[in-house]
Amino acid sequence: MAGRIVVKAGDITREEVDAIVNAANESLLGGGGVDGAIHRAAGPGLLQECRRLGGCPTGEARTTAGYALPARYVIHTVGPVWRGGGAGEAELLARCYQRSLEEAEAHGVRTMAFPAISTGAYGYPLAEAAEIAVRTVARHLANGSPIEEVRLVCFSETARRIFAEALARHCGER
Ligand code: AR6
Repeated sequence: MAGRIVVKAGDITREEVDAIVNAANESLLGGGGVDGAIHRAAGPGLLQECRRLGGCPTGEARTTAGYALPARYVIHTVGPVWRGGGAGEAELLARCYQRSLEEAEAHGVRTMAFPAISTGAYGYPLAEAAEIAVRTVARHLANGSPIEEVRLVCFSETARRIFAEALARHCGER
């Protein structure tokens, strides 16, 4: 049976899963938003390990330990900056989800949580981002992944509603 997708509101740093995904930037040296929250909650070991990675291109993903987080791993991915939709943003955002799922599998992850990548400082419209998140994760799980549960963790009730609607639409289309 394919793994399940759960949409919820909350702070991703509190999620008790094997891996949480970080919406990082290409430097992987921390920042604001969810990236800042993850580094604060994980403690200084995370930044030390990130320094050794030497950055990450947009659309790619890199894995570190979770340090003081409940999650064993942090998968750092770099979403696209929204430039109006004509600059390959949709493909790059889908690639972030896909590559993060692949990294998770390579580390034996069974449960994981994603934030709404690119929808904060990078300006990606929530509804479009939610469609891409749901479609990419659902396709991957349907293709025989060992991942049992993927949580899409939204930081506001508005974002949670938009992601839940995207998931309901996707389930209705199957
Ligand atoms: N838990 C879950 N979601 C959160 C949390 C949290 N603790 N905090 C914020 N969000 P953003 P981006 C949501 O800006 O758009 C950073 O400085 C937030 O409401 O964190 O990919 C990086 O270093 C939004 O829906 O990431 C990069 O420079 C979503 O997480 C840049 O921002 C993503 O917002 C990346 O921008």
